[in-house]
Amino acid sequence: MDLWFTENHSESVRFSIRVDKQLYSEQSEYQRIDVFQSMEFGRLLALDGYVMITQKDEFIYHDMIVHVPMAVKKDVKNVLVIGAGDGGTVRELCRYKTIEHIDLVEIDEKVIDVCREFFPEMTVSMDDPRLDIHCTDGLRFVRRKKAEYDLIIVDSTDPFGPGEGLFTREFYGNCYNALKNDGVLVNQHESPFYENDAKAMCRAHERINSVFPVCAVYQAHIPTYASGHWLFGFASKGLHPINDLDEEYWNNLGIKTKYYNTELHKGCFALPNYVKEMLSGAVQ
Ligand code: AG3
Repeated sequence: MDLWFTENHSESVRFSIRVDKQLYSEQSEYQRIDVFQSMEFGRLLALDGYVMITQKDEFIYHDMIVHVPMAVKKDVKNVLVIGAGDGGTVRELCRYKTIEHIDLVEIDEKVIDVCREFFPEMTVSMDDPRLDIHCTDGLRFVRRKKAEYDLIIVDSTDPFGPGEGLFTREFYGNCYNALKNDGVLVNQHESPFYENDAKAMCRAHERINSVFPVCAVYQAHIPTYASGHWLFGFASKGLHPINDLDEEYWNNLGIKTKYYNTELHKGCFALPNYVKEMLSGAVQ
């Protein structure tokens, strides 16, 4: 029997991955959670039918969402991570000795449980003593925080369903207030390629831009996300993503990565013209 996982990348484009079997499926209080075993990508986690991680390409996403800000903002001590119940972002953060405390705010406890069971290599640091896990709404959690964090990482789903609130101006404003003076916000920023993703990307950028004085977008190639071309947002109260990159500092940390390096760091902020135009509001 031929079994395929299929995700709609647009109304008239579908992306399919051949799977051996379905390992898990459940409707949680917030979303549908599925785990499949695939031939090409290893295990795959989908939420509401959208690929969140596969064992083969998750390193790209997690390297880029963590190491880019960590090479700019030195001596990060206190971090807030929103979403990210799969553990990948926390795994990368826990490799930094300077980090003293991480608040992980994941709305859906089930995602954490399922990933602990099916993705042990992702959840290796979920019991790190520096980590506090809060199963609650990130929007609410960040509202009452003032000047506490050096870094906030928004590792959310897409801007519909449980992730919707994490793309609002109110949320970005609260993140601004929750950050210390030289703090950095990084978020998953959707894709510029298909129309609906591109609209979400433009909206997010506009809103972040209206709150933060420094605001840039960077890219990575993530094969299992729509179009394979995925973006991240970097925002800060002053630190510049390239001018304040300290290559020597980061390289001396000796953190071995499979995707990120400081050469790529400088390159990933160089965007194709059509993306630059969309972000500047010239094309919507
Ligand atoms: N976070 C979700 C990224 C967006 C995926 N969207 C999509 N496939 N349409 C991934 C969680 C990894 N920690």
